Order: sequence, then structure tokens, then C-alpha cells
Amino acid sequence: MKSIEIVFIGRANAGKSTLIKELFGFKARIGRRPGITRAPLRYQLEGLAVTDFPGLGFKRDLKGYERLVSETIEHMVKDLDRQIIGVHVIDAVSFMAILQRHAVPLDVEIFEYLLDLDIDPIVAVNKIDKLKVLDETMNTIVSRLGMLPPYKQWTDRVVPISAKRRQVDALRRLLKQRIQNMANVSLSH
Ligand SMILES: Nc1nc2c(ncn2[C@@H]2O[C@H](COP(=O)(O)OP(=O)(O)OP(=O)(O)O)[C@@H](O)[C@H]2O)c(=O)[nH]1
Ligand SMILES: [Mg+2]
Repeated sequence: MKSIEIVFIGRANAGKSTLIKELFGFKARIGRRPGITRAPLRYQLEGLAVTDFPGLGFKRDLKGYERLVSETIEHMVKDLDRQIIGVHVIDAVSFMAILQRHAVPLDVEIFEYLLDLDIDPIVAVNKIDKLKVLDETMNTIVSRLGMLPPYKQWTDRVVPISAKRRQVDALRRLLKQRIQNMANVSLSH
């Protein structure tokens, strides 16, 4: 049976390491500044591995983390013994702030990149504890990612979460569902 690899990808400071700690209990360094995770951190569970990637798109990316991340992911995708579940972690507040400046959030590019690699990512919209209007923000985010709002029709793909407030149950359910589907596919081959 193929091994399952859950990869957490997103902009720097989106809350990837906080989320992994909440979901699996692995305690990597977490910080208020972007660029805290400096190398892919891979955690091995039974029949399952979890990788926490360095965040993309922060200004002092002098060490080329973006290349490191893309090379590592592309290597994983090519490995036919692995099945990948991608979790794209988005900082909802920062996404909206970028739109306010009439700029295109890097998350749009990250999402498209993952689709191009045939990873159908789960989009975990994080830091919702900081939002004033949840539904409106979620609808804006999904529509910028190329999905038709309302976001609630994408519940198999998009989930609002707060890693810090430990509101991650919907994501946990989605992950379990994907793992289950993959196990079924492997068995039927
Ligand atoms: N308000 C709020 N803050 C959060 C949430 N999740 C994470 N944070 C904060 O966001 C900051 C960045 O968290 P990290 O988990 O280090 O983010 P990261 O995506 O791993 O960052 P890099 O490793 O730099 O890419 C920390 O100050 C966290 O406490 C959340 O749901 N709500
Ligand atoms: Mg991190």
C-alpha cells in the first residue's frame, strides 16, 4: 500500500506550524515573525507522514526557501509510492489586507501551483478568530481562488479554522475523509 504524505504549505506566518501542533501534537518553533520554519520538517506517524514546509513569500527569503519547497514537493509528487494530501494554509487577515491594497495575494499563485501539480489542496483558511465578517471573507477568498461562492458549497475542500483557538475539527474531519478515500483506492488496486 502506498504511504500517505500530508504536506502543509502556505505563506510565511500563515500558521502552518501552529496548526500541525494542534492537529498532531508535534511542537515545532512558532513565531510572530515570518520565516520561522527554515527547512521542511517531516514527522513520521504509522503509515502516514506530515511535512511542515517553510513559509513562502517573505521579504528576507535570501536562502531560497521557495526553491527548496518547490523542489521538495515536486520530488514527492513524482514518487509513485506516495500519495499526497496538500493543505494550503491561508492567513485570512493578511489575504484581505493584500486585496485592500489592490494587489494579488501570493496565495492565488500557491493554490494554482498546487493544482498544476495535481494536488487537489484542502484550503485551510486560518486566523478566523480575527475576522469580523466570516462568511463574506470566506466568499471573497474562494472567489479569488477561482471557485464560485458561496464557500459553503466547497466544504469538501475549503474550511475556516483557528489553529490558535484550537478550532480545527472541520479540517480534522476533512483530513480523515481524504485519508479514508486514499486507503480505499489503494485497496481496490
Ligand atoms: N490570531 C491567530 N493567530 C494565529 C493563528 N494561528 C497561528 N497564529 C499566529 O501566527 C503566527 C505564526 O504562526 P506559525 O505557526 O509560526 O506560522 P508558520 O506558517 O509556521 O510560519 P513560517 O514557519 O514562518 O512559515 C504566530 O504568532 C501564531 O501564534 C490563529 O488561528 N489565530
Ligand atoms: Mg512554521
